[in-house]
Amino acid sequence: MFSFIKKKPPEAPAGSAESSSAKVPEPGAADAAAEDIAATDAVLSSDPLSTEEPLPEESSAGFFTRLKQSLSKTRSALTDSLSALILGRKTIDQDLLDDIETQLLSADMGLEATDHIVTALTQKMDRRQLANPQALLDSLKLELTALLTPCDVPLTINADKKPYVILVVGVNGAGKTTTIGKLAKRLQKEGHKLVLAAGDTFRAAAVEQLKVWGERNSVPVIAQPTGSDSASVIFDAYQSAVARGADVLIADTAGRLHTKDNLMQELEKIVRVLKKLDPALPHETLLVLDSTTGQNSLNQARSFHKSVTVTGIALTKLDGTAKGGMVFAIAKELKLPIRFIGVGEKVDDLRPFEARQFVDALFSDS
Ligand SMILES: Nc1nc2c(ncn2[C@@H]2O[C@H](COP(=O)(O)OP(=O)(O)OP(=O)(O)O)[C@@H](O)[C@H]2O)c(=O)[nH]1
Ligand SMILES: [Mg+2]
Repeated sequence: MFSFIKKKPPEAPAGSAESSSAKVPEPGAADAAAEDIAATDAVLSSDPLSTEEPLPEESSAGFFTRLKQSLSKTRSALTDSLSALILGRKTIDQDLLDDIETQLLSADMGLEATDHIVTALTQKMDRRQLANPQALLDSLKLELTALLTPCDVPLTINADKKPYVILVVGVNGAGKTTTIGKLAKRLQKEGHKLVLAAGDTFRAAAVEQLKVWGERNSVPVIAQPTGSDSASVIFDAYQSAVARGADVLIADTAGRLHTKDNLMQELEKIVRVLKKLDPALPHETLLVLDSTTGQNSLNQARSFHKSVTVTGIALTKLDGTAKGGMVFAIAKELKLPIRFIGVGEKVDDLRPFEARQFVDALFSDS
């Protein structure tokens, strides 16, 4: 067991979250970074799993079974009823396609994606390419997979961009901090050296929450007191990541409502400050979307994309929701890479998104 060494608090907060000009640390920031290194060395040399049992490696077959289980509500809302509907018919006609349309819409698939799928099926029906209900079902599966395939673009850490900076954004409670914890573990397992930035300076508990994750993963967390300027924390963390020779910096941010202009401007400020360091920063702006919010997440995505140019999506809480159909709506309407899906609260419950695997898990009988 180790005792977590508290970082010496800075003399004064770096500025209020409301301040309009970013407090860009002066060259002396390197000293602060060195101090951070000293403060967290104890953490780094401690037993990495002292706060958590080691996770057994899961086979891909094991994960597929769990993915199926975690999608059980979406399966019953979307695919089970679709299969029953289609296989229960003797003839393939317009009525059946209308029923499929209703089913897709009620499973949160959204207008555009539903329209796309139904149009494709209608064309196949008109060309007499659907010999029987099973052929229709197979065809539906193929269309659904094709819809998701453009979003099947995994996050790759480019070693030439060191540290690779991932800025994590999203509305309150979407799962940002949890996703960072899971991602940190995943990237660490892949051999990357990480630093986390506690950029959510709004809530008192937020920094602690990230520190717990950092502690579990033996990853240094760069933080300042609650109320500090988020852009400044992330700037500091970048300096620290450079000083440590880290491969990846993941920055947390406060949850914010996408409709609140002042909060979105604050996020834009974080990006501006990072771009002063290097115009290519952040390398990834990961938007975390809670799949239980259904269609509203499309509006969230549009607003965040407009403000900070989202480059990837992490879709959380696919377990326990019947609204998994929104994955298709996101794919069709946003055309952004879906980097990860979250299927539970445990550290191993974040997985790279794979279009075919996702559709197979939705339709698999066994
Ligand atoms: N079931 C399930 N719960 C999840 C998943 N991802 C996150 N959660 C839970 O969602 C809740 C909120 O997660 P946080 O990571 O704190 O969300 P956040 O976006 O950082 O929240 P704020 O910082 O308040 O904006 C926590 O209880 C998480 O355990 C998931 O994939 N599945
Ligand atoms: Mg958080």
